[in-house]
Amino acid sequence: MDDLKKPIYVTKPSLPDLQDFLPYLEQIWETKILTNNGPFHKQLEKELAEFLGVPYISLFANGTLALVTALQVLGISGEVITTPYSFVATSHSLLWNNIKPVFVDVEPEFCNLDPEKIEAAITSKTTAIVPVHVYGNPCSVDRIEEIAKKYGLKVIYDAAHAFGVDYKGQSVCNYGDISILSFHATKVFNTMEGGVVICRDAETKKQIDFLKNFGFAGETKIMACGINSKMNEMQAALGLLQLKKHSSNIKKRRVIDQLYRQNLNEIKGVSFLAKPENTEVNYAYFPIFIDEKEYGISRDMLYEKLKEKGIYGRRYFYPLISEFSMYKGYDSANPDHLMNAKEASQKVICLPIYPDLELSEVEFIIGCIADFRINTIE
Ligand code: T4K
Repeated sequence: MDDLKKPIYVTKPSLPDLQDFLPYLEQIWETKILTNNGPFHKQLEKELAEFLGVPYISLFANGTLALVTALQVLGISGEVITTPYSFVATSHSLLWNNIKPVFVDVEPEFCNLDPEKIEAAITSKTTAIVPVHVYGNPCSVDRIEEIAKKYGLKVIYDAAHAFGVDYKGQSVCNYGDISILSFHATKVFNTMEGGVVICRDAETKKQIDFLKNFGFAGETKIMACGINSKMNEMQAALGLLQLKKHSSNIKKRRVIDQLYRQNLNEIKGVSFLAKPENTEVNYAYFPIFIDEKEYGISRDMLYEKLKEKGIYGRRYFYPLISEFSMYKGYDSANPDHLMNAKEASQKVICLPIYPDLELSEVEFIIGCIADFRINTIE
């Protein structure tokens, strides 16, 4: 097999044509409105709410600050049940709010928080659940809602991966009290950096908008210790253009996803997640899981061998959040209670998937994974 001419990374951000962006920049330069709820910011909030089919959206500088503020606006405190199988920002946002994370294991099918293990972790201090729609696949939202109702808990979804994902005919972000999205460069929809909080009512949006602007509720009044997490006009303008390309990007991702599924299916020791039912997915990631016994070499060895070939997958999510030094002291970080998360974390590699990835490159990646397998057990 020939070597690649250029490396392939886990993702490559999609951008609009530069020519199309210039008129937006000209307007910014002319009006000198750079930030603080300018015209592009207002327009993007409106267009995104329509596009996603959600009631209220507040734009943010990034997904992490969106999550920090979502917890703040709902007054979440004490203990919060969450997943160890996520990007560290999920738990960091709890610590920023002086909240204790309580880790609960994931289910093996989609690596999302296991609803059947939530109740055992609820104490008198529990105020909320923060599940993650990992890789964009919806959590068991109905079951989580049932549990939250029973115990009077809030649900804040970290939907950082789930832009444009619909579940049972509506945005997955319509479930729970609040959802957040990330528009980071590596995400399905990017504004270079960025994010949103999606909430249910106008009053909560108003409070969120105060909190992301230092807590100012008018020129001379502060309602709380807010932070500066506003999205600027350049990012918002980019978002408006990105929205036009989104559907065609998803189509390109779907073709890549299909090619991986059809071919990796044939390779022993390699498995991948099923397509979730009743869901319009966004093909944000393509995680594979390596069974060392069947595949013949370990996940880490495959990861290194792929790199030698110029293929830079990522082990999202290894290590688990609960394994980082700042988290591993919590009782709930005990790995004996997080067996499914641990197993997924030790087996996973996210393969490259992005709209500009050529199908010949996908075939090359598949070919390498097939070639590296060692026939030790037949
Ligand atoms: N919750 C969840 C569940 C999340 O996954 C995240 C973020 C958040 C919350 C927080 O949202 P933000 O505050 O980030 O909006 C990346 C991202 O930095 C992070 O946004 C993301 N999750 C996480 C899963 O992945 P890295 O350190 O793996 O990214 P990096 O820089 O190594 O990029 C991966 C590859 O992408 C590079 O090898 C090349 C390519 N790339 C990357 C960037 C940044 C480009 O081609 N261009 C670029 O500009 O964390």
